[in-house]
Amino acid sequence: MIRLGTTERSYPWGVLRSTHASKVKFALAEKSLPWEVERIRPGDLWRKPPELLAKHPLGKVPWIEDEGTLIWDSTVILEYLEERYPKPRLLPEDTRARADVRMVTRFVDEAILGGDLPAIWMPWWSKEEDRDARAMEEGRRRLRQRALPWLETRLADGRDWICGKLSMADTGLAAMAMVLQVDGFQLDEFPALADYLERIRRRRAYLAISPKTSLEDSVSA
Ligand SMILES: N[C@@H](CCC(=O)N[C@@H](CS)C(=O)NCC(=O)O)C(=O)O
Repeated sequence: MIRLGTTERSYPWGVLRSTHASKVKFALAEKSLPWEVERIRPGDLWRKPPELLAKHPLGKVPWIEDEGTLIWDSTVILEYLEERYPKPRLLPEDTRARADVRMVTRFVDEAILGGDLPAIWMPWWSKEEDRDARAMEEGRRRLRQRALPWLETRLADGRDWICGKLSMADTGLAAMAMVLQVDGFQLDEFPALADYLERIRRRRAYLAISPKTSLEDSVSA
C-alpha cells in the first residue's frame, strides 16, 4: 500500500491538512488507490529532524513510498502515479492538452499553493489571538488580484474542470477549495470559480481532504 508523508491536525474549526499533500491525496482518491498516512508534526516542518530529511531532502511534505520507492514533491508524485496507475487518467493523451494541464498545475503551485495561499492558511494552525489578521487579509487581497481572475476567465466558458476534463490540474485547486472553505473566503466577484469549487467539494475524493472529515476517516479511499 502507498504510504503518504503528510501533516494534518484536528482543531475546533476543522481538520487542517498540508495543501501540497492534499493535492496528492485527492489524486489517490480519484484513482481509487488505497493509502496509509505517516503524520509529520507541523513543528517538524520547521525543525527538520533527520528522520524527515531522510524522506525529503528539503524537509517538506508530501512524500510517498510505493513498494520501496520513495518519491517527493507533489507534482512529481502525480506524474509518477499517472505512469504507474494510469486509470483513470489525470493527464490527457493529446500533447497540447498535456502541456496545458502541466502549465495550469505549475501556475497553481507557484501562484497559489506556494504563492498567496500560505499567508491565509498558516495562521489557521494557531489560536485566533495569535493570528496576524492584517497579513491574512493581505494574502486574500493578493489571491483576489492575481490567481482568482485568471481562474475565473478560464472557467467563464462553462467548462466543468479547469482544463476541460478532470485532470491533475484540478488536484491543487481541490487543496485551495479546502483552504477557502475553512477561511470562509468570499467569492462573490468570481461566480464561475465559486461554482467550480463547489463541484470539487461534491466529489467523493474531496472527503479525503475535507476539513469536516476526521483524521481517522481520511486515511484511505
Ligand atoms: N514543491 C513542493 C512544495 C511542498 C511544500 O512546500 N510543502 C509544505 C507543506 S504544504 C512544507 O513542507 N513546508 C515546509 C517548508 O517549506 O520548509 C511540492 O509540491 O511538494
